[in-house]
Amino acid sequence: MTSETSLFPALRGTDADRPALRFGDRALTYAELAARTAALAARLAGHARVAVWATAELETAVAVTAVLEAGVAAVPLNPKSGQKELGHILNDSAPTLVLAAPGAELPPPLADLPRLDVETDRAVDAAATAPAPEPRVSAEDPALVVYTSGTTGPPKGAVLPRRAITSTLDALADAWEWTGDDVLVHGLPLFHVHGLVLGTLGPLRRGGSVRHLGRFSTEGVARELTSGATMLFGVPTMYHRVAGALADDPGLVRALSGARLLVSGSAALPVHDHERITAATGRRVVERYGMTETLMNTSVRADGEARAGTVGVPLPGVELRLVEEDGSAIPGHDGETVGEIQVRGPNLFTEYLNRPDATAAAFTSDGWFRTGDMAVRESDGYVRIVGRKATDLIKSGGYKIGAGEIENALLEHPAVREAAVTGEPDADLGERVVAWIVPADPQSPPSAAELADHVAARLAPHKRPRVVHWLDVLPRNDMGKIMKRALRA
Ligand code: MCA
Ligand code: AMP
Repeated sequence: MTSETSLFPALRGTDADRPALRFGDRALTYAELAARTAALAARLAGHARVAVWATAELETAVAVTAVLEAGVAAVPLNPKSGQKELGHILNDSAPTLVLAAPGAELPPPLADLPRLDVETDRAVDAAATAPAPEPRVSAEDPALVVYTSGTTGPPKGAVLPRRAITSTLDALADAWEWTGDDVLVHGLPLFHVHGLVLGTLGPLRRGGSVRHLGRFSTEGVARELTSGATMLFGVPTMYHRVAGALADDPGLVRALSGARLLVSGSAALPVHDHERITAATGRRVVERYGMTETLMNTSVRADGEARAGTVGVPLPGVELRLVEEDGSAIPGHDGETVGEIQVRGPNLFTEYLNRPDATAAAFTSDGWFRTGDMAVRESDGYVRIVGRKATDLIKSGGYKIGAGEIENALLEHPAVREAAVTGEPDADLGERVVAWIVPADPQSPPSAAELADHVAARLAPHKRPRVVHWLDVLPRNDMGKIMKRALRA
């Protein structure tokens, strides 16, 4: 076992009064966070994998930090997960404990698990509490299991080792000149890579701080960026809302103008939104490109040119190539030949939990991960994403959603005979989920709201169809396969 040190050197640093976390009016310094996490980590001995009820609250940040300090793996759970999705994740990941904020009400499938309350409000004598002992772990040991949707079937658990987290965060520090002096603001959910790894573990690894808005708002962004925050992270939907608010909000213009770095990711930021933000504030939004399985692959560098429509260059340590349909790598950077992005590097996950078939299919025989994203490379190496291979994946609000899992959920509704799901462009969300339904009884089709509630309750609210079309029959080819192109037409 190669021994590895803490992911968070600042927990054992000398600058104990530095602010670490702030959620609303609740905050912890590094000394307070070290004391909290030491107490929790001590209670995690003997566990291999634990669940975290990942509300957008201080407790989630403390819980995940403590789990990593203990050398254990965390499975962050979307607190809005519906029954079916939560049941699947718990069955698949088999956590032996759940960490949650005191008083948080956990739904039935979690009630059977032992629970550890994450106490953050009771006073501790931080000065008198030693930090947790350095975790005895290897860099290859799992740190997080993050569930991510595929085109069909239930979400898969991407197992992220500790070295994926350290390598991605340190590569971003290099690209963004990200230091302990930075104060990050965001309102991202804490059960996905963007808000959890980049937005929470990132500042803590740098010894800087994060202010979480609880819920994204342009007012919150303006307030924090004018009171000490230096960086903003968001998905394109958030920047779209910022861009829309700038015209009537001089305070927001001032706030963005003064930020050190504005970073967008999880989906493409439309050029129009880039342009509106730059026109109003003089600032360019930097895009980075990542995936749950790979963490971050490319970014525009802080000292590089932020060119709208591109995601910059490969991060230090990341190998990236574009590959033709026949598997051959595209030589050179001609700015026009489209190929699939494949990546290799220490930032990659190790496997999909309990899914050796899916893991094997995700890699080429020589160890490159197939992202499914299609791109070209400009002459200076900048990557421009132009689409993705799978039409059955929908990116809505920065969330990846598989058409198949929604179709399966819809088919479980008694009033639905047949169902197909597609994505269509949406100015705010990037794409929105559209359901095409053949009702069991044409005289009384289920309402759009009923189907949305059904999907929200079984899977998650962000997976609910935003538009429903009712049809007499779904267009199918000779093989009986639904022709989604014909639906969209
Ligand atoms: C609405 N709601 C419902 C229903 N309808 N709840 C139950 N049943 C219903 N029928 C609730 C929702 O839960 C939500 O609550 C509120 O009403 C509004 O819903 P919605 O319209 O979906 O939310 P929104 O305001 O449109 O959200 C936009 C958003 C959100 C804030 C941008 O999409 C978001 O947070 N996106 C971030 C996704 C992300 O982090 N992705 C990164 C993946 P409430 O508001 O309380 O929730 S990682 C990744 O992609 C890679 C690694 C990368 O590169 O980063
Ligand atoms: P997820 O599986 O939720 O981690 O989503 C990963 C996917 O988000 C990638 O495969 C891309 O399709 C997309 N993505 C992430 N960042 C960007 C970006 N800056 N531009 C375009 N697409 C992105």
